[in-house]
Amino acid sequence: MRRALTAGAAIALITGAAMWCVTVAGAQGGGTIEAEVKYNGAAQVEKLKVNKDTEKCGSEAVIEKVVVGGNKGLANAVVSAPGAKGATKAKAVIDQHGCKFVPHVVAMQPGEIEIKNSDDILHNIHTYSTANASINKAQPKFKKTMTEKLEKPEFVKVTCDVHSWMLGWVAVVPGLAAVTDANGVAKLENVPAGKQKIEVWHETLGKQEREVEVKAGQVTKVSFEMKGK
Ligand SMILES: [Cu+2]
Repeated sequence: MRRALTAGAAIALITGAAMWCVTVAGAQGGGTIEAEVKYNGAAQVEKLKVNKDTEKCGSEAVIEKVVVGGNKGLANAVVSAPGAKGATKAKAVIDQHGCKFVPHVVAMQPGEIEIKNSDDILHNIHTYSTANASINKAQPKFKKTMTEKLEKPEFVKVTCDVHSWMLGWVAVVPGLAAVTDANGVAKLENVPAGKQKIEVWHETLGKQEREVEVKAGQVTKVSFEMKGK
């Protein structure tokens, strides 16, 4: 994408200022997508007794498989516009804190992710994926940060072999993406105008997609209702 833009800019400079203006206007003329994801079913939260590293992990692990907030909003769903190549965002970060992956779901463009260990105990990053190579690395307490590559679009499951209950997800998505908040809402900014495919993915409830028309400078609302499996 960067190469294409550079080539475009070079051509614009050669052929004149008029085309340059068109190129810049096109890059900035995006709209906003506000997605609302709902789920009519019950929340699914599992609780487990913990008897290891309890000073850091606490005595109970809460595994949030389906988190439903106010107005049936579904949290932790990834909303993406795979065809919308936006500006590269800051590097994705996932932390191991209180023997949980925080956030539970992180969305990133293909590239690097920073994996933190702020617990001061041994963790072990173990990912399950098919398109990307699996990561299986100990992260001792002195290793506060590791950087890993996830370069292929995929929903990658993250676990820890030291603490069997630890579960997280990294959504590697080629375009713009965001994770729904406690109310089931996610916003995508600077989405190129025109038809865009919007996808929703949830670790337990699967995928849905829909096409929307994005208008420059406007907010396009789209709502999804996930079905139970
Ligand atoms: Cu761990």
